[in-house]
Amino acid sequence: MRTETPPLIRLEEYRPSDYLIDRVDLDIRLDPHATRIDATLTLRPNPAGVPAAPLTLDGDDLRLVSAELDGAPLAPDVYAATPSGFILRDPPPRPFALRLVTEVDPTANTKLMGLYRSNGVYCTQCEADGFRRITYFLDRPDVLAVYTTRIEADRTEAPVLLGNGNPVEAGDAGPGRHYALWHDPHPKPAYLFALVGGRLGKVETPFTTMEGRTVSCAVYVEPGKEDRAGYALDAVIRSMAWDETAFGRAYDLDVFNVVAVSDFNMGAMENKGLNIFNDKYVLASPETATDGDYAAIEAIIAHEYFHNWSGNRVTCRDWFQLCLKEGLTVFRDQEFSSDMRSRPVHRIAEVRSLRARQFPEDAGPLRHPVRPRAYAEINNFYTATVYDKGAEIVRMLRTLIGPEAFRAGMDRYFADNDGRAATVEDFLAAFAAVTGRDLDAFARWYERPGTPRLAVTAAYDPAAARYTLQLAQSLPGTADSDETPLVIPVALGLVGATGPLTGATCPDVRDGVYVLDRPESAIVFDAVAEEPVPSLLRDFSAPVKLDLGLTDAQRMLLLAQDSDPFNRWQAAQDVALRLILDPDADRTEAFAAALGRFLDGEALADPAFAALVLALPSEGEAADAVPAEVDPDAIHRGRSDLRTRLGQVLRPRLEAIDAALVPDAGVPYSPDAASAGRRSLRNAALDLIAAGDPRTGAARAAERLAEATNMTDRLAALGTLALIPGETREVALAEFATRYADEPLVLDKWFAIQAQIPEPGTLDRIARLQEHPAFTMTNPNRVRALIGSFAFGNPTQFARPDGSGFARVADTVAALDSTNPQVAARLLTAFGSWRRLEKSRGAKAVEMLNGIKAIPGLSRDTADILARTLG
Ligand code: 0A1
Ligand code: ZN
Repeated sequence: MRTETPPLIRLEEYRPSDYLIDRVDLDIRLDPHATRIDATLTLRPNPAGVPAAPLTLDGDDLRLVSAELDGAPLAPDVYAATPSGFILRDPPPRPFALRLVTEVDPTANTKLMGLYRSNGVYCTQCEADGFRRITYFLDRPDVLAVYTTRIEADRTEAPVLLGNGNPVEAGDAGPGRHYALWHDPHPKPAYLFALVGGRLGKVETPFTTMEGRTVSCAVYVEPGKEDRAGYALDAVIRSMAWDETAFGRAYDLDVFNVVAVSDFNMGAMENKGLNIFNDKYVLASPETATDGDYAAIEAIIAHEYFHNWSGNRVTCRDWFQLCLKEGLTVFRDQEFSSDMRSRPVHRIAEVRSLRARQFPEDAGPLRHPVRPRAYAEINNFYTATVYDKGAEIVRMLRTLIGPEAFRAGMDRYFADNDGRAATVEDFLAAFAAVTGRDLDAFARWYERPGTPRLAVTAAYDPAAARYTLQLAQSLPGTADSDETPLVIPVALGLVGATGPLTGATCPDVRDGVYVLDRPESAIVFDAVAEEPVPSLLRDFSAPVKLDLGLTDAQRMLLLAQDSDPFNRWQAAQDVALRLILDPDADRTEAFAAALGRFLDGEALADPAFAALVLALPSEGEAADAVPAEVDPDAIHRGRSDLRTRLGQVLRPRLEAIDAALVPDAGVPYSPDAASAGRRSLRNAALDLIAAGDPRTGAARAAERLAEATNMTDRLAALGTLALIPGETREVALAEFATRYADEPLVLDKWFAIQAQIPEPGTLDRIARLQEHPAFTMTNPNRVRALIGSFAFGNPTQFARPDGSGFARVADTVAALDSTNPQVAARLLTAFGSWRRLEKSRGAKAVEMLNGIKAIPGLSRDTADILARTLG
């Protein structure tokens, strides 16, 4: 049997539902193997739908126990029920109540969609289409209902019972049983439904909204881990306050609950009033979490909370509009994090992540528009393009219209669409309404896949004191950008030998931004007293690739003199990237000297920024800059040779940084941005010292491991040591495993570090680690830590010429596909770059992909990624 290409669902085929559901009354009796869901749906024909159409409800792996219409049992000949659907042939042409009882086995649910158990805790995941695994339903985001949920369970097994909305009552339900009743007054689509039942500890605190509502906020975790939930709770409170000030959005229920579970397919989920989280993004203590973990917890707590308005109060009409809630909410969480931390440092981190994940996606077989036009499996569209490029579009919109008009447009969007399922057009209409602008050309960003290129040439006429920049945009892989160009905000400035040029004038540049809305254009500056270096796309004002043939010397001038921190960092990255791809001894020396001057001047003034300047472009980013026939080994060599030389030349400075940033004894760990910045620079210095002199590096890293008082420093030292083969490394790894034997989330870091070691022995190491008692294929975090880190973070070993690296990942995909297709499919996306690899490696990748294709009964998730990857 061959896997068929799954059928496509198309945006242009959208039509409203024939029926609407106004109310949902659920009575759910939790049981490990036979949970009963008694659902009463209050339905009515949709005036916008087909009159008298049969009622077709979605189902997935369901068993119907009984069915009633308006209180009377349904005769067998008027309906049909299968595991995947329920059809009522002649529904009444008026409002009616359909009562359906289904039964599911949460313990057997390995897909982690619908109702399942994680470490014995009952929990749910319904986005995108998991509610249909609980009861038959119109499982589409444009069907909004008011839910009342009664949850009943064994008191010992599930003392805590949580639902959406507000708690109404709770009490006894017979011997050993109890119940809780929850009511959510806000109409919502089924994908936002959630329940939790289990033994859980909690931390809680009240928050009073600007409207005067007292909200009880709580974070629930595994009992005994309450002391690791405080940071997440604090982030909830800060998110609530920030959304009020930044966007005028207040919370709208009496309780806000966050629950951490250990088995979760994604990061977290914004269910109304009951956010469910991968515990990795909740639990934090200095001993178990790094600065990066704290920052991620803060960002994801904020992201899910912000969805309460951008996603829940205003939801999506259909899944093609996913970016409407995701791109916008990522933009909002990025703004929040920027306000909580250093804005320039955060912007650089955002762009690094965009380039690492979204640019390759946009350049490969899985590329798609931010608003896709067709999909086979929606769960495969929770992508970097929808999320991160989607956020960049919102950011560009703000740059184009300015912050005040942007805020007015957001207010208008929320006001016009509250309680509705909206589209991208509705979003843009709000901004068009408040600005009077036509945003049709701007809207092309949602439709065009691929990363645009912006080619720039410069000419200086000293006699006329005139400086001209010629700009040309193009979209690789498409022919039509000439006729319908994108609207690209280009933030820019000119930099002279001693700093930004202030006297230059150009009427087309407003507030430092030029708007390129034609295929080609010229920007003319007058009163330019000296030949400047252009600083373009400041703060990364558009998600494009810039072709600007600056010399290393010009770039180093930007590093030294530009007023835009992003472009200072970018300039150093550009020099480093060229040296990785095209090594050159003289230019390396000049670069090292420039970095040295930079470090002398300001490393200690802004350590977080300095650490980013020292972090060279990743091997993946370097590969992305190679047009074809990528050789990961050559890139790896280029990058490590550059690091070695920089480590040697900069050694005295790095030692000085190391000494200056020794943490004060007795000062307790704090995850704040300034302290984290000092740790990141000191650890970056150690890493570069080790690159220049591995013997000293290994000894120093081992010392650092011994004296570390927090996970950030400990893991950084282990990461440095992991790149230096030898006894010291192996001893350190073994000690780390012993120390954290009971800490699965910490062992994930240990798995990940080892999976990324760029050595031939790594495959055997992974085979051994798969046998480690802490490893299991049923937990997505474990799989991602070990196999995911290998596939996405070890380019030389994943793409080994003999194909053994690909085989390891392909085998995992094959093993996982029947139990957890979502995680399997996501892992498979690592093969997305095969076409750009050097030919023989590419051929090996295709061999593996064809091997997976031959597996009978492959899931739709995996079959979809496979079909698109093979193209
Ligand atoms: N809406 C969530 C992402 C999410 C999507 C699908 C899931 O199913 C497994 C889970 C979570 C977010 O943006 O955070
Ligand atoms: Zn989201």
